[in-house]
This record gives sequence, structure tokens and C-alpha cells, in this order.
Amino acid sequence: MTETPLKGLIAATVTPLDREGDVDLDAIKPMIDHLLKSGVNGLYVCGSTGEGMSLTCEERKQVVEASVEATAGRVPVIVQVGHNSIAEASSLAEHAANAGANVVSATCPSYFKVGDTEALLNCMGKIASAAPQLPFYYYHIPALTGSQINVVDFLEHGGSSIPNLAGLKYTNTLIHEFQACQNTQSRKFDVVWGCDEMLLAAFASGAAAAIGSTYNIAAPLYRRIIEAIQADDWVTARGLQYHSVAMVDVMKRYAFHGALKAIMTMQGMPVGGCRLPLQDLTTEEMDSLATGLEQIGFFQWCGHEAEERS
Ligand code: MN9
Repeated sequence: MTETPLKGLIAATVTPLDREGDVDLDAIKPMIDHLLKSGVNGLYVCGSTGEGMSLTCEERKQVVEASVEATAGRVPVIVQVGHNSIAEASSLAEHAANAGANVVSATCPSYFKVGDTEALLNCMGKIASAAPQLPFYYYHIPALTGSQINVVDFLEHGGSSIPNLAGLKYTNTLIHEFQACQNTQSRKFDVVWGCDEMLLAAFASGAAAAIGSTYNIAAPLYRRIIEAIQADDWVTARGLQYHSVAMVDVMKRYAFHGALKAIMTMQGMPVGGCRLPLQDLTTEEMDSLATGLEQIGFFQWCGHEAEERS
């Protein structure tokens, strides 16, 4: 199943780790079952949220295989294969296709910065051609890659030079640029939004899908936002979106990934801690995170069953 354009809420899945810090493959299926029950429409595996860059290539392949198997075709699985070595990224793309993934996505290299559109086209063209049968989405996340890229220019040229280029995961906050990406001359691209706390603004400017970390913990809230937009009920949509803003504000008081994994564990998805260089929360921080979330009413409106908290 290869469903593009992508639709709805796509959870950027975390990579569960055990007490020793090894990848906990057995925790993937229960996590995915829980996410699908909460209403997510797709999974984005080994991205920033999944700490893909901190895993070995062998671990990335195991996570992809376990995720595809656990999903069993219920929703599209998008695999993030970005790597500083284009050869490794290409081999991960080929592996993802053979493992049964539906879509391949990649960041650009980030140690040496990508300087211009042509360099980016060359990098992405090579990776996309390693899985030519699958749609390819460039993962635009300049805050983490540090590359100053004209993303609209990339799409205009990529339309002719990368046959399977289907779109972008746009993780930036420039709504006008996001809209320009949706209105390219070369071809119509599927431009997927990547900043959860601005989902309402993105959908107002034409988004139909979003990939993000907090869809792991509050998909039902975001579904209500999308329903309110569809019903032209902007007052309700704004109120619900503000819950997301408040949630992200509380999470950002702590190491963000550690906080996300701690919340998932509270919600009945035991996913362990993070890989270095990311930090886990201390027990005191977990307690104060839970208190902070309670104060904003998170456990009432996130939409996950309260009794699942441990
Ligand atoms: O790409 C995520 N961005 C990063 C998606 O990891 C930098 C988002 O889902 C954010 O975690 C979220 C909270 O700021 O919007």
C-alpha cells in the first residue's frame, strides 16, 4: 500500500529502549497498537523523534522491520533514512523498500552543510533513486541540519530531476514558505506540516497532513482540531490548538524527548529513556512534569484513557 498524498495525523514514533539502553524491539508492536487505537493515520519511523541519527544502521533496519511488521498495512509507514554518508542513507532507503515500507524520507547531511539547491538535489536524488518504486519526501528541518536551503527552489528543480520526489516534511515555522511549497510550478507536491503547536495555522493555509512527536500523546485532541476546522468552527479550533501550545510549553521545560517518552510511559506505552546526547528526566523532573501537565488539564483533554496511566 502506497498512499500519497499523506492524510491526517502521522506520529513520528519514538524508538523504545530497554534499561540497558538497547533498542527494545518487543515494545514496538504494543506501542503501535496503542497509537493506532488513539487515531493516528500513519507512522514516521527513525526521524528526529525516533532518534534515528543516534542509532546504528543495523538498529535502524531492525526498528523499520519491526514497525512494518507490527503495522501490518493498517496505515502507511514512512522511513527516515537521512545520514551524513549518502551511501549509508541510500542503503537504508533500499532496505526500507525491501522491508515493505510505503514511503522513504531523508534529511540532508548536517556535519558538512549543504550549500545550495544543486548540492541538495544531488544528495536527495541519489537517496531517492535507491528506492525508485517508493514516493520520496525530503525532510526539511533547518534548525537541526543547519543548512540554509531555498526549499521552494529545491521543489521547482526536483520536479524534473527526481522522478519519485513526492513532497516534503516541512519542519519550520514559516507559513508563507509552506504555502509557496504547495504552489510550485514544476509539479504539485505533497507538503506535510511538522510543527505540531501550529497545526491550525498550517491547515488554514492548505495542509492536509502533519507529522509530529506530540501525535504520540494527544492524537484525539488534534483530531478534534481538524474536525472543528472542517466544521468551520474556528473558535473551537483555536481553543483546542491552545491546549497543544500549553502542552508543548510544559514539555519544553525539560529535555523534550525525555519528557515525551516519560508521558508515553504514563499513558501505558513503556518506551524507556533516550540515547546520548539526549538526556532522560530525573524522577523529580518526571513528577514535576506530571504536575505541570495536570495543572493545564492535559490528562482530561489529551484523549488517552486515564486508567492507562501508571
Ligand atoms: O518534526 C518535531 N520537530 C522536531 C517534528 O523534532 C524538531 C515536532 O513534532 C516537534 O517536536 C513539536 C514540538 O515542538 O512540534
